[in-house]
Amino acid sequence: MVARLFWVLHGPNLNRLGLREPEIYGSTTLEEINRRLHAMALADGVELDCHQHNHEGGLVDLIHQAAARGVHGIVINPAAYTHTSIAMRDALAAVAIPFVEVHISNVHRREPFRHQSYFSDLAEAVICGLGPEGYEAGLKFLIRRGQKS
Ligand code: CA2
Repeated sequence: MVARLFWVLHGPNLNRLGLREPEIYGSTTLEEINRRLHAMALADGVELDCHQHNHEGGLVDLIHQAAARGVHGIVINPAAYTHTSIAMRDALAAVAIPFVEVHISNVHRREPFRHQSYFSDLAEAVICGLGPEGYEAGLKFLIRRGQKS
């Protein structure tokens, strides 16, 4: 049997994780987050690809590619595009791949402009404020969810 494929998409500036603003985003690097997620995927017998892009159009292209690859679920941190990107919202709606929206920080404790998301009402679940563990919780949820159906 072919293993189910999941994707993790990281939005703009998240390639700088662990290098700046550790008081908000912690000291774990993106590489370390992806390494933990790959270990979880291996243990759970699923395939995983992690992508990071700094540009809105590049992220839209990746969402389209996910559909073409037959991805079963996406864990996405759209970063600042959370609060601005109708293009990414439309792409996720169009491909209809179940996704979990993850934020490292608790956006609701922060500036009012971070309280608005263009993704949350389409998401299977929204996780914020758990730090890097939010990605693991999101991936675990999507893997288990697929096993039930
Ligand atoms: O809390 C999150 O995960 C956010 O999605 C992170 C975004 C922010 O715009 C959202 O409101 C909440 C920002 C990511 C920027 O990442 C950096 C990492 C290291 C240094 C500087 C920025």
